[in-house]
Amino acid sequence: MTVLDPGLIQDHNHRLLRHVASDYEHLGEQLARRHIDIDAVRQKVAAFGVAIPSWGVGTGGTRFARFPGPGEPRNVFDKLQDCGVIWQLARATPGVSLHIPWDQCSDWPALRAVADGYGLGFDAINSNTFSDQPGQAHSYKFGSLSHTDAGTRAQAVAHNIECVAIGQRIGSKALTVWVGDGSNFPGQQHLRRAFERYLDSARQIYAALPDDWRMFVEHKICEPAFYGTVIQDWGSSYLAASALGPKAQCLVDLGHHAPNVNIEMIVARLIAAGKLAGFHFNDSKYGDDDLDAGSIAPYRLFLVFNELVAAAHEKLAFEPAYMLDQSHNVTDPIESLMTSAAQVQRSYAQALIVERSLLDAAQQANDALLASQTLKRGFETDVTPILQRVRLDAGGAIDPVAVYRASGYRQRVAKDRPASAGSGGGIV
Ligand code: PSV
Ligand code: MN
Repeated sequence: MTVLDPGLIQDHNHRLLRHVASDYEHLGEQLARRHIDIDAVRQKVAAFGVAIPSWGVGTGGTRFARFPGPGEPRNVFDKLQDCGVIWQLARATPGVSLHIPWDQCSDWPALRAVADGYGLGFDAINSNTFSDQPGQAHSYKFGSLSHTDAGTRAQAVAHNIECVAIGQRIGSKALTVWVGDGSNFPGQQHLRRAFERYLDSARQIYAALPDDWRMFVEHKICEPAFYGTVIQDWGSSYLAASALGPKAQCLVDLGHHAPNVNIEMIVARLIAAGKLAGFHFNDSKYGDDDLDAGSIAPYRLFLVFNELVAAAHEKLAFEPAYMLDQSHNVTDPIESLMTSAAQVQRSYAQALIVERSLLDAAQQANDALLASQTLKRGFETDVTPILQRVRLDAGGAIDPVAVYRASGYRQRVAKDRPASAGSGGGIV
């Protein structure tokens, strides 16, 4: 079942077919000179997928305000439909990552059937113990898994275990745990004990994981706690994941580090340790800005992919989960998500065309300039024709945003989906 008329996609593609064919051929020649087979690269890119966060299809906001867009999804079924559009046009996002209770649903089998209909599956499921829900017995104002109060910790553990049960019903294979726990004042919290309490709670969640599940521990340097968070960096995340066991790994959200932190270095270390869970892609200039992936620092994104491709090239065993995690405050979320998914694919393709043996030789010979040039040649190559061909071959749009705009989808759904309130602040 497709949301948009496939005929519209075909009409648009038809106008661009000739250009894509000649651009692809030209790029193929360039790559052949570097002894790279463009079709082999295309097949790898075609097999790559990055999941959509269900919350990403709604308009985001900041702590100051949220300016809703027209036709925002009203519930998880609407969100799935928007994900169906993204998948149909851009062909890069076969999975959806749910967030509980934001995506609470009274009929999980029905939701799964709808997702199946769009050709979508469910990626990692996310728990939420960073905000209070109506009727909840204990507040998370002062933490959840690491709270000083045992009852609050037990409630947070139970919520995570419930998320696993939901995930099992929809076919997820991982639980992502991000907690807002931390403190706003030096001295507010006993730093060591808070981490120990977190571990104690996390162990109970870990014990409830099915055999074929993984637990993704997501770190974040600050926010909502602005003095210190309990899982503040990859060091704490690694300590936690190591203490928990092999099914626990560290999830890297690109926005969750101090400015200038070398994220690709973290990725390299986690791969080597067998602890890389996967990614939440977004971009930032100052902090957890949640801007569109690759909109600020595309070279950094490429360098992350360079580590992944190098590790795959060296046949290291790892299986990262790829997901976007962005807040779309001023764009149509569908347009941003399609563009970001293509940007992530682009970084992957650029990393795939790095001449690995040349790079290895330059590194071995300590030829810094040649090594840097070799690496950069991948980044500087315009791989657009590969991405266009991948979409075209899969029945998607050569130019997804143009087709989306021409489809009038947003205007159509705006008629059924009433405008949501805009005044209150809120990160998502
Ligand atoms: C926290 O900032 C985070 O990155 C976590 O992944 C949350 O689940 C998500 O954002 C919610 O907005
Ligand atoms: Mn995240």
